[in-house]
Amino acid sequence: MTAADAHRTLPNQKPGSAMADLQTVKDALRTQQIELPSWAFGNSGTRFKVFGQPGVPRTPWEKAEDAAQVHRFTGVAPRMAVHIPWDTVDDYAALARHAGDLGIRIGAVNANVFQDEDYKLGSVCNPDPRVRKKAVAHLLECVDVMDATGSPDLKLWFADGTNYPGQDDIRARQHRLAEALATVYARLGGDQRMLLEYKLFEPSFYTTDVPDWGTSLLHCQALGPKAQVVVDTGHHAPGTNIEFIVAMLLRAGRLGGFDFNSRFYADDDLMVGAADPFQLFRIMHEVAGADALKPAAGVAFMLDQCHNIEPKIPAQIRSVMNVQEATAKALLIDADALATAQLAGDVLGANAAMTDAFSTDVRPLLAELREETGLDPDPLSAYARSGYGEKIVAERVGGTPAGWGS
Ligand code: RM4
Ligand code: MN
Repeated sequence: MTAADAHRTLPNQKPGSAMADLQTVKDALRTQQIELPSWAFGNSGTRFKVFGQPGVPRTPWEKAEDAAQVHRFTGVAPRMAVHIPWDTVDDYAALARHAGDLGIRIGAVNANVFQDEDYKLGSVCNPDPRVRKKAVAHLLECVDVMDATGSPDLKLWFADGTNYPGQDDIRARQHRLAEALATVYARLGGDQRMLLEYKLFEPSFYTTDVPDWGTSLLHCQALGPKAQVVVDTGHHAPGTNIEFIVAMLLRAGRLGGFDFNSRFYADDDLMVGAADPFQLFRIMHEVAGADALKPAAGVAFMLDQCHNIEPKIPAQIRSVMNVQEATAKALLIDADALATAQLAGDVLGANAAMTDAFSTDVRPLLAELREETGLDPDPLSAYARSGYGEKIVAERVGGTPAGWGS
C-alpha cells in the first residue's frame, strides 16, 4: 500500500463515481478477522445421506490443522470455534497449545444441548427439572472449556420448543430459560461473553423458545452487558431484512457476532455469500457504517457452515474470501456522497452510491492486499498447489472421520 492509494481509483470503477479512498479500505480490511467452525471440516449431510469425504479429520487436533490451512492462505482466519461434545478432548489446554503452535487460537465454545435422548422435550426449557439441571451442567462445563482454552465466547443455540399447541406452557418455558441463562451468566469471567443465537424454527415446528432477535435481545438485556445476540444469517424467514436487525442490534450495543452462511430455503448452511451476495454486502454496510469491523468493536465474524458435497478446506477458503469481498465492497461506498444524497432526498443518488460500490470488482484489490501482507494473491490455487489436500487423504487412513455426533 502506498500513499498514492488514497487518490487512486480502481481500474473498473465507474468514471466519475465517488468512492472511499483505497488506503482506508485496505486498512479496514486488514483488521477484520473471520472465525472458522471446527464442524465445517468434518463430514456432514442431510437427514437423507452423509457423503463421507476422504482425508476428513478424525479428531479436534486434526480439525485445528485444517483450520490453520485456511488461515495460512487467507491470513484473516486466526480462530477456530469448537463444539462440545463434538470436540471433546482430555486436555483442552493442550488443544489450545496445539492450535497456538499452528498459528491459530480457539474461538467460541459452542454448547450442544440438542443431541441427547434426555432433550426430546427441550434442554434448559424442559418441564423436567432433572433435565434442566443436566443441560445447565453442560453449559457450565463449556465455560470450563473456555477457561482452559482462553476462548472469549460461549455460543448458545437451543433447539428447545414445542411441536403442538398446548404441549407446554410458553411463558413457563421462558422463565426456565431465563433462570438457566442467569446461572451460566453468573459463572462467566470478566472477559468472557455469552452469545445467544436465535432461530425461527427447526427442530421444533410450533413454538421455538428463542425464535427471533427480539427474544434473544430481551434475555441478553436482562442478563447484562456480557450477553450479546448472534445473528445466524440462515435463521430467518425468507425475505427478512437482516441488515435492519443488524442495525438495531448495533444501535443497542448488543451485536455479539454473526454465524455466517447462506440459504435458499431454510437453514441450509451453504457457503456465505453464495446465495445472496447483495444481502451480505448490505449487512456489511451496516457493520462498517457503525465502525464495528475492527476486533475491538466486539462483533465476532464467525462462519457456521457445513460442506456436504464440496471439499471442505477450499470451501472455507472460498467463504472467507466471500466475506472479504462483501466487506471490501461495503467499505468502498463513499459515505460522504451517500450521506449528502440522503440528506438532499436524492433517492437515486443514494441508491447509486450503494450499487456502484456493489458492482465494483474488488478481487484485484484483495489480491493486492494479500500480496502486500506476504500472501499468495490467489488463496484457492495456492492451497491447491500446496499438496495439503493430497497429504491428508494419504495420511488420514483408519479411525473414525469426524462428523455430527462424533
Ligand atoms: C444450529 C445453530 C448453531 C449450530 C448448530 C450446529 O442450527 O446454527 O449455531 O451450532 O446448528
Ligand atoms: Mn449458528
